[in-house]
Amino acid sequence: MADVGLVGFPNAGKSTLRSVVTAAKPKMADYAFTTLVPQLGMVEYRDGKSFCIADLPGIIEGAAEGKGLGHRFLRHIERNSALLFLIPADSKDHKKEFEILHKELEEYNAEMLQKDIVIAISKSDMLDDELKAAIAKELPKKIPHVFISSVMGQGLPELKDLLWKTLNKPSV
Ligand SMILES: Nc1nc2c(ncn2[C@@H]2O[C@H](COP(=O)(O)OP(=O)(O)O)[C@@H](O)[C@H]2O)c(=O)[nH]1
Ligand SMILES: [Mg+2]
Repeated sequence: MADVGLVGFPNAGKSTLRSVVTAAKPKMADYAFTTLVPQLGMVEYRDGKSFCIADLPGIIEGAAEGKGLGHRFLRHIERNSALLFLIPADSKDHKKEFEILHKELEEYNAEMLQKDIVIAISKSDMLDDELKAAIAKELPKKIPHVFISSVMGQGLPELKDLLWKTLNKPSV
């Protein structure tokens, strides 16, 4: 089972991230709904250490009420030890988008929120430092975040460090 599950609305950049951080490149063009089943990939971290990442079917609004792909999606993430929420840079409201995703999970199964959560602001090549600072201020203080760009290769080492640290932190 994957260590890290990607959580985000369609177009958040999940498939692109998976393809740039994992060795196995997807063979097919990634058109809508190719990710109906989890696409797993191994992230080679460093010194022979690796972890698994799963690109899951895109969450949709109302998923927890059993509409559309919701339940199929949610069943998959129950098995991941950490969740990486992907919020795209061009979201209208980053905080709200995070809250909607978080609420979907909570309504489905509150126990899922005991998993460790990390936020990545994807497509950050669209942001300047000022915008990044404004977004960072809005995000929940208790949840670690990184700005990444899969296309420009920005923030990916930081993201891997953060995920590795999260997966390996001593349990209390
Ligand atoms: N500018 C920019 N666009 C990106 C980046 N990552 C993904 N995209 C674009 O965002 C769109 C959706 O990406 P995709 O990975 O398919 O999203 P998914 O639906 O969450 O799997 C595609 O057109 C990507 O080319 C990025 O780092 N920067
Ligand atoms: Mg995808």
